[in-house]
Amino acid sequence: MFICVYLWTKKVLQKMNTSKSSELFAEAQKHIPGGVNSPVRAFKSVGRDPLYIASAKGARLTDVDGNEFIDYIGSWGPMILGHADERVIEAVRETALSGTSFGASNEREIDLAILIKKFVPSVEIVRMVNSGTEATMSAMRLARAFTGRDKIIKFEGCYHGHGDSFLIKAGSGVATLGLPDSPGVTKSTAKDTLNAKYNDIESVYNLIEQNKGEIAAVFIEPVAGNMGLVGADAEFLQKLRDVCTDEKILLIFDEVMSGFRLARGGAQELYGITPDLTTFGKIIGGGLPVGAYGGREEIMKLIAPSGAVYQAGTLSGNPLAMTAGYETLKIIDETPNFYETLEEKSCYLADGIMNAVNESDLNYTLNRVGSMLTLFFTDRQIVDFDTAKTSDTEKFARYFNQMLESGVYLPPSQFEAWFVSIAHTPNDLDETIEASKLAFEKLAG
Ligand code: KE4
Repeated sequence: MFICVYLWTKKVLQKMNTSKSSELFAEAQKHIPGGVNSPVRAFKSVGRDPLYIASAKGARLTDVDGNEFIDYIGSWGPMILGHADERVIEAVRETALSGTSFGASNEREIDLAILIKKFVPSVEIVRMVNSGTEATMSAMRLARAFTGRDKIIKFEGCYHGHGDSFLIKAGSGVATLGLPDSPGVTKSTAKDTLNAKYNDIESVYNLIEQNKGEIAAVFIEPVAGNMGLVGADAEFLQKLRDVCTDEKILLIFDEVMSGFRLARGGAQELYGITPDLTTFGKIIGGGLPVGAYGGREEIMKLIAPSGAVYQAGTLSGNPLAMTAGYETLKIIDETPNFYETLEEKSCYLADGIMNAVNESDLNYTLNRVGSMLTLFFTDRQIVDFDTAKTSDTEKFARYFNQMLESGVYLPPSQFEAWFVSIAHTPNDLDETIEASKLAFEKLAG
């Protein structure tokens, strides 16, 4: 305990030098939109230049100025084993020596598909793609083809990637940057996207009533990470399942973030609810670009070349990404009590942070499901996007920056989730709690 206070005090007294990151960011902005290849990385909502990461190992990142951080982004979910797990790295290195992509089939595609099906019984057939966005876009096209209907229901604050139809009242970076919807999405596209309120089944019933027989699918993050962490109410989710069944609407769980994260079988295992299709990403790529969508065979068989619904990808199923994903899932599969251990770590962290909040007489809300959590800077109970938006994002920015100065790297947005990995040690968690105590003292001061 003493060592952790000493190390952390040392960090806090030394104003962090991030000059090399700032130089790189200035250069990047000459060549890349906003200097980044994904908006939320730009640190816009926390008012500082982004950091450039030089390396990562286990639960820690090191930036180009040599600053070390305890990492709660984990590449936005994939790094559930921690960074640079030797077993994954070795497998990828070995595979790379035999070639990186063939544009032809390879055995590893089958191995990963079988492992995904082993973890998630609702998946009878699965197609690999290259991102979560591709997975949700493809699942939407498939749902429209299977039902012969055009409209989809999504939920305000949920984020399903940057496909046109999903960028309406979306979460994640869209919410972070305060972009209500995205320019460039045509009115004709937007009219087929209906937005319901998360955890509000009446809002779903009303939309279905108003669009009887026209809705192909309901997309939902069964545990939402993109408005900050908000879990679906179990009764709400069961009613959603029931009304989709009754109305012959496909229920599509977007488990790009929650899949293999919250349980072996993801959120659908936690809730005991079977969707018609599920989209995946992140963890099944082990840090390399991968997405996937899968579900009932009678639906998936419509996908070309077995059916007429076209979807393709040059690098889909490439051996490197397949290997990284396969090794990651295999390690999870072979590690006794993997999710129990992750739960203990995550619960310890959340309890420590809330104790620190209470000790500072502050009134914040922490939502957690498994190893995903968000501290909301509001005293409201957070159950949907409207309540999430009551958070004080200026206070969040001050907390974020103080934590960064203390060596803790959090998602740079109030509307994102933290990720705990199996590599986070008790010392990492204690250092994070200590850093939070200091940050809350400053916020309360
Ligand atoms: P990608 O296209 O970014 O691989 O996946 C899109 C996606 C789909 N569905 C869910 C539930 C997701 O969380 C995501 C992507 N998550 C964000 C983090 N909130 C990715 C981070 C980023 O945009 O840079």
